[in-house]
Amino acid sequence: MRNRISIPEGIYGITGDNFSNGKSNLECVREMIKGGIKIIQYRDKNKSINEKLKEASEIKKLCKENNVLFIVNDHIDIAILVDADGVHVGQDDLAPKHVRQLIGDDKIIGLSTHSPEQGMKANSNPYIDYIGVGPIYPTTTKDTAPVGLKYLDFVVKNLDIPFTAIGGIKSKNLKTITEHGAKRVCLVSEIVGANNISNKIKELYKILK
Ligand code: TZP
Ligand code: MG
Repeated sequence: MRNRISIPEGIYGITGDNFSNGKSNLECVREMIKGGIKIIQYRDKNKSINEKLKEASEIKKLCKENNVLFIVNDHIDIAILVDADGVHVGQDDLAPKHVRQLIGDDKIIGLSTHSPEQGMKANSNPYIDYIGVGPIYPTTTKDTAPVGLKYLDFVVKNLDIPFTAIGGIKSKNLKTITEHGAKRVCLVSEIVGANNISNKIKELYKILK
């Protein structure tokens, strides 16, 4: 049987140029890498698929040069075309089993989960490497109702699949998230919306350690 590929602990970076005050996704990723982030997800809900492909391929190159893992959200086709390290899918996307058929055993698959039922199902699914757990707090970055710290506590207590906590996480509540047991965290608007992204990340890492 295939062993799960582990993803780095710490901050998991995600693009979001609708919150970045005019900075491009590429510029944001450059600063995220400068701040010390070791895994980046390309996520864009607005551009055309060909624009996304171009941007993903530029970001992949930058990640590769800096030894940073590169994950594509939603688009398995783009992930394959740019030879990304993995794909992140949601509950309504192609099932992980079929994503795995397309991308092979050596790539990472992440799945968003929003409830104990979804978490338990993912935990016993051999095709998935890690799960997203959230939104913990209210967020304007994704149109899903917050699940609260209760679901995070459930995951920490009951599941052994690696996970990233996500949704409404900011400098001010990051400590709470880590105290509840999360070793990997995603902050989208808090990072890409910062005036100085790499300084923001350094500040976040101080809270994490
Ligand atoms: N999945 C669950 S919440 C979320 C995603 C992609 C968005 C998180 O964004 P923010 O700005 O950190 O709340
Ligand atoms: Mg998705």
